[in-house]
Amino acid sequence: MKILLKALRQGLGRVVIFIDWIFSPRRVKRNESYQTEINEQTQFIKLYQFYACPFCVKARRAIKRLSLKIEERDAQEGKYREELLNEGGKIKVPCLKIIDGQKTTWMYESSNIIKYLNNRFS
Ligand SMILES: N[C@@H](CCC(=O)N[C@@H](CS)C(=O)NCC(=O)O)C(=O)O
Repeated sequence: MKILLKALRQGLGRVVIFIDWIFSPRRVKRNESYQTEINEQTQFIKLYQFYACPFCVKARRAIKRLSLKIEERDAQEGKYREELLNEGGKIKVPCLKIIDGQKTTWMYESSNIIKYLNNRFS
């Protein structure tokens, strides 16, 4: 049952990726110096995600629409999965790692992530 649900979710993920590819969001245009300033800020933000997760597609679309350079880290396996579990607290994607000086926030929930990015970068 669990395997079936996982396969179903992955299948749905592929369909969502295909639809996302067809209806790719338009990137916002900024003047060069403002974009450079934003790029400097987004160096300190990382997205932990799975490629075929529909919630991650939603988050990636917002990132694209806002023209943000945010590193995407595959948390399906390997060191980023370990990092997400050990530092974020659980394996749930998407998760935004926000580094603000000494303080690091691990933000879960796609709707919270999108709200945060819209508030900060719109
Ligand atoms: N309500 C969450 C749902 C996120 C979610 O269910 N993500 C799945 C992947 S699609 C997950 O991380 N599952 C944990 C796992 O597969 O180990 C959101 O909107 O971000």
